[in-house]
Parts: sequence; structure tokens; C-alpha cells
Amino acid sequence: MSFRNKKLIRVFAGLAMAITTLAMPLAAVTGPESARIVLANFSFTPSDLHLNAGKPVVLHFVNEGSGGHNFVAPEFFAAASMDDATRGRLRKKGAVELAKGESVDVTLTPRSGNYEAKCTHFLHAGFGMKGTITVR
Ligand SMILES: [Cu+2]
Repeated sequence: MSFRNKKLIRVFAGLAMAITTLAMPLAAVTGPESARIVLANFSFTPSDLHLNAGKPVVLHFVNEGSGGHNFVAPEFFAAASMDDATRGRLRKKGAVELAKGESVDVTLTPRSGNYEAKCTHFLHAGFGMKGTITVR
């Protein structure tokens, strides 16, 4: 093996160790998992949201539609645990209302069950803006 190759191997070994050292604290401070829910004309994506029961999760709602939409799931939000400030921001305790282009994060811990969600804006659910939430 040439001197140059040995030097290269030492450089790569050093890099690998540096990356491992940097990555370990990052892994340790990882927060709750997150799920992205896109609202559009006229759909929720995913239309069947799967969440882990008892695990905190950040629900990241994004409205990519051409107007206002909402995500209404009263049984789901009622069963979930969340802090009072978060619950206070939910409309009628079970709705996330989003203006065009808006995004909202809701941090909660879901309870196992099967739930339904829909947009209650006039006719939107009929056009397909509905879905299910499965928590296991
Ligand atoms: Cu809608």
C-alpha cells in the first residue's frame, strides 16, 4: 500500500469518527415525531393518517388550497392529550382552521382508536375533503 493510500485511509477514518461524534448528540435531542397533513381543493393528504398511540406527535397542517379550509375531528382531538394553550387554539375544541397558504402545528398525544376528519366548509367534504385517523 502506498503512503498516499494510507494517508487517505487515515483521513477517512478521522472523518467517520468526527461524523459519529457529531451525530450522537443530535440523535439524543430529537423531539417528538411529526406528521404532515396537506389540505387542498378538495382533499386531505394523507387521507388516512396513521399515528402511534401514546406517543407525542407534532401535526403539521399546511393549506395548499386556493381558499380557506379546516380539519375537523372533534372525537380525535377530545380523546388526545395536549396542553391547555394548544386546546384553546382549536376552534370549537375540534377544528384546525387554516387560511389560504397558512400552516399550523398542533402538538398532542393521540389515544388509540379510529376517528373521522372532514373539512366543514360548504360542500368541501362532499367533494372529497374527508379522511380517517387511525391510532394504534
Ligand atoms: Cu375545505
